[in-house]
Parts: sequence; C-alpha cells; structure tokens
Amino acid sequence: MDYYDDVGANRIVHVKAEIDAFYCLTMMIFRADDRFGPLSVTVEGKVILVLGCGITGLSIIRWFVQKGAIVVLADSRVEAPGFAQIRHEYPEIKIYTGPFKDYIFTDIDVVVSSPGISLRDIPLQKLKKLGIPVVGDIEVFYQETLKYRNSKVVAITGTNGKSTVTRMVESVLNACSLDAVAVGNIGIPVLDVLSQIELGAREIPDVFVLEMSSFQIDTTHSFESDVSVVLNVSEDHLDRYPDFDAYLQSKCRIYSGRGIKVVNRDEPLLRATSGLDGAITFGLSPPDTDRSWGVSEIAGDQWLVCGTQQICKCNDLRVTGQHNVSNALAALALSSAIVPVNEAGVRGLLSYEGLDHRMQWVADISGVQFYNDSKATNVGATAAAISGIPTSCVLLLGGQSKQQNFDVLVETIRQKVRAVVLMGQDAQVIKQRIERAGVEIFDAADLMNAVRIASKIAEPGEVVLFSPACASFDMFDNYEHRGDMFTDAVRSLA
Ligand code: UMA
Ligand code: ADP
Repeated sequence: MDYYDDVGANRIVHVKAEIDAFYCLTMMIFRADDRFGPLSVTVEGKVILVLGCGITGLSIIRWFVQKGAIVVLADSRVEAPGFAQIRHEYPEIKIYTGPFKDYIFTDIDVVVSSPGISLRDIPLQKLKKLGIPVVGDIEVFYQETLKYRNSKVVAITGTNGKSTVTRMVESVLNACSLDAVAVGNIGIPVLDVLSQIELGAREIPDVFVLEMSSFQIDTTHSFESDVSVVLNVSEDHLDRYPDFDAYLQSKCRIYSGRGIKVVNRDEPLLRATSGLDGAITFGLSPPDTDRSWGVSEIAGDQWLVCGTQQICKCNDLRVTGQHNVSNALAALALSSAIVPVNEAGVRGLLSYEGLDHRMQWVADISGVQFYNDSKATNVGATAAAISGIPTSCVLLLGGQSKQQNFDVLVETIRQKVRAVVLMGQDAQVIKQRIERAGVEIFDAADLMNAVRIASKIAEPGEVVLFSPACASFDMFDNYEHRGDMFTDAVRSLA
C-alpha cells in the first residue's frame, strides 16, 4: 500500500491498495479555494457520470470502465463525435443527450466533466450539498500519477503559445536523454496515456509535458506540478468567464502547490498576480539574475541567454517572430527546472520546426505568399502573427468572436494590413470594431470566397494571412478542419 500525505496549501491523502486485482482509489482533498467540496471516491462499483463525448470523454470512459466503475454518459449534443465509438465498444453504457437536466445528476457518485462543458451547465451547488464531487480528467490524472514516484509534470498554460512551448519542452527534454511526452490540451487526453501505461503499451515516462487550458485548470482541485508557467494572458474565452479577471485568475491557479514557478517578466499582469518570489523568469529583455532567461545583444547579434550564459542566437531558431523567441525562452526556463539544459538540449530546441496551422506557409501564387494561422483563435495570436510579418498583408478574419474586444487589433491593422476580408458568424460585430483602422474591409460569404477575394486584392510581395482571431465552430469541426479547408482553397487557386 502506498501512502502519500502532502500538507501545504492543499491536503491530499492518496491510498492505493495493491493487494489484489481490485482497484480502489480513495481521494480526500481539501483546498483553500475548494468550490466543489471534499472529494471522496472509491471507484470500483461506483457510478461515474461522464459529461461530454469528445476525445476527453472517450478517454475518461475507457479509464473508468477499466477500473470497474459503472459509467453513465451525457452530452448536450444530439449526436456527439464519440457516440458511435461508445455504442460499439460499450453498448451497455446509458447515454443522455440534450441539455443537462437535473435527473441525470441523481443516483451518481462522481461527475467527471470534459473541458468543452461550461461549469454553468452543471448544478455545482446542489452537487456540493450532496457531497458529489465534480472533477476533470486532469485531476484524475494527477491523483493517479502520484504513485509514479519518479515521474515529473511540467504544466503549461497561457492564452497563446501553449502547444508550441509544450512541443519545445518535449524536444529539449528528450534531447537531454529523458523520456518526455506531450499530453493534455495539445490533443492527447491524459487518461489515454495512462491507459496505455496500465495496459503495458508504453513505459511510465520521466516527464509528462502537460498543456492545460483554463477549462482544464477549472476542474482541478489538488493538482500540482513540478514546474508550471502562464506564458501570457490576453482576452479569450469571455463567453465562458464572467470577465477578464476571472479568466486571468483561472490561468494563475496552475501555480497552486509547491512546484517551481516560471513567470513571464514582460507581462505586468502576470508578474503582479503570481509574484516573482522564488520564480524562474523569462522575457525579451536582458536577464537580471542567474535564474532568469532573456535576450542580450552580443557582438551585433541577438542571443538567448540565461544570466550571463550564452545559449544560442535568436536567428538559429527555426520558428520566426518575437513571440517564438519568448516561447523558446519559456521552454528553456521550464526544462531547466527539470534537468540542466546541455548542448544536446539546445540542439533539441533548435530542431523544433513549428506546428501545422501556426503561421504555416502554404503557397506562393504569383509572388503572393499565403500563410495558414488557423490556430489563431483569439486577438492576441492574430496581433502576434501580423507583427511577425515583414511586409504588408491582406488579413482574413472571422468566426465566433467569443466576446473579445477587437479594438486591440486596430492599431496593428492600421500599421501592417492593407485590406481585411471578413467572414463567419460574428463578421459584422468585428467590422464595427475595426473600421476605425481605416483600411478597406470586404465581406465574404464563406472561406473559399474569402480566399478568392484576398487573392484578387493582394499584390506580388505581399502576404495573405489567414489568422481568424476567432473560434471555428460556426463553420468547421475545429481549427484543424478550418486550416485544412483554407489550404485546399489556396491550392485550388494555384
Ligand atoms: N460540447 C457540447 N456539449 C457537450 C460537450 C461538448 O456542446 O456536452 C461541445 C463543446 O462546447 C466544444 C466541443 O463540444 O465546442 C468539444 O468539447 P469536448 O470537451 O468534448 O472536447 P474534446 O474533444 O474532449 O477536446 C478537449 C479540448 N477541447 C476543448 O476544450 C473545447 C481540446 O482542446 C483538447 O485537445 C482535448 O480535450 C484533449 O485534452 C482544443 C481546444 O480548442 C484544441 N482547446 C481550447 C483552446 O486551446 O483554446 C480550450
Ligand atoms: P495555443 O496552444 O496556446 O493555442 P499555439 O502554440 O498553438 O498556442 O499557437 C496558437 C496561435 O498563437 C498561433 O497563431 C501562433 O502563431 C500564436 N502564438 C504562439 N505563441 C505566441 C505568443 N507567445 N504570443 C502570442 N501569440 C502566439
């Protein structure tokens, strides 16, 4: 029997009985900001209500079924992506569809929710009174991995750059001869990886590099990591939070616990909210201590440095833009909390070539360069994309605006954008905000139409930038689908 007792801001007691094939996990969690009440779960034979049947929901179901729990599933959609799979794999599972009604929360022991579900749609107060815990997959992952005594967790959040930094850290750590695996919001549900480990299909890694969205942070209770970062924060997901401050606070909960904090010096809000005490810092300025990462000019070149130690030239990175310099510094700072970053680790960073749908070059058509930045689902990402382009551009914007304030794009558009092509559900809302930039604005019926309009306006030497600053769900399955459609539309022109 393993027993872990961790006393600090949180109190966690985790008991794992290994005497027989029975799985028994007891979790008692008390934390200062506990919004859901203490959690006490013996999984086997318990009824777990899983909310959501996307990739997270599927991973949760598989995990709890393996553990001998009785699973009930609810998804507010009439037909969710994972239903067919569940009907095939687990025909005995009861599925509720449509808006969550009170009765689905009766006769259950635990609710495990997917990140796409707003907590407003769950009767939290009622469940708290009944002593029924509400958690997400990351909390379950955390409780389970307490028994992996030698594994570490690097936790990464921020409005933008999460996936980039997650992959960079994975690359640095693997190059330093550790087995590091990227998981979480990057698109790999944590419980899928744990299931693989349980089934003997993969070893326990040395490091889980965990990308976390604020939605995933919101359903953690006792979670803590060995090192964590909030990369940056700008408006996003305001359809899910009462205001920007609530979103900021949600992000900063990643720093809960005793792990090392990595803090972005260039973000005054984050400096003020999380504090710099004992933190490793990063920023685009020269570093001021041995524990800070930054940029210094050395013999006419810009270098990534840690304290006084030269790491590599900024130009050696294979990803472009100042935001990626910041991302690289964050990745080095996080990695350094796990292992000293040696030359091989730096080579690991420099081998990183970027991810699809993030400022991805698509085609040169008659001297016009087309870029797919479909992953830009908020104004901060689009501002970074525009700033990173050396020429003027034609910008394709639109989709679901998530109540963001598009005013922040006005100045950037005025300086670098020659024309904007708008599309999607909130095109007119966006138009009202950016008209002040004084550039030409065109309305497009759909993405194909937007690409055609942009290709007519753009002149040789310019860029057509698809960086929508919006969620994709009004017209597409997700940002990948949207990016693929853009790429197809551009290639059909060629
Ligand atoms: N939905 C409903 N009703 C339900 C359940 C979901 O309408 O009952 C909708 C949601 O509002 C959402 C969609 O279905 O629009 C998907 O929700 P989900 O929770 O089923 O999503 P998963 O397929 O499990 O994917 C989630 C993350 N998606 C979201 O948080 C919306 C994925 O991040 C993540 O890769 C995956 O878990 C594995 O951890 C995507 C994302 O867009 C990339 N993340 C946001 C971001 O990065 O900004 C937060
Ligand atoms: P996330 O996982 O947080 O969505 P990604 O690395 O996938 O972040 O990048 C998403 C978008 O944000 C892309 O358009 C990318 O160009 C932009 N981006 C990446 N890093 C940053 C950053 N540090 N600041 C602003 N924008 C960024």
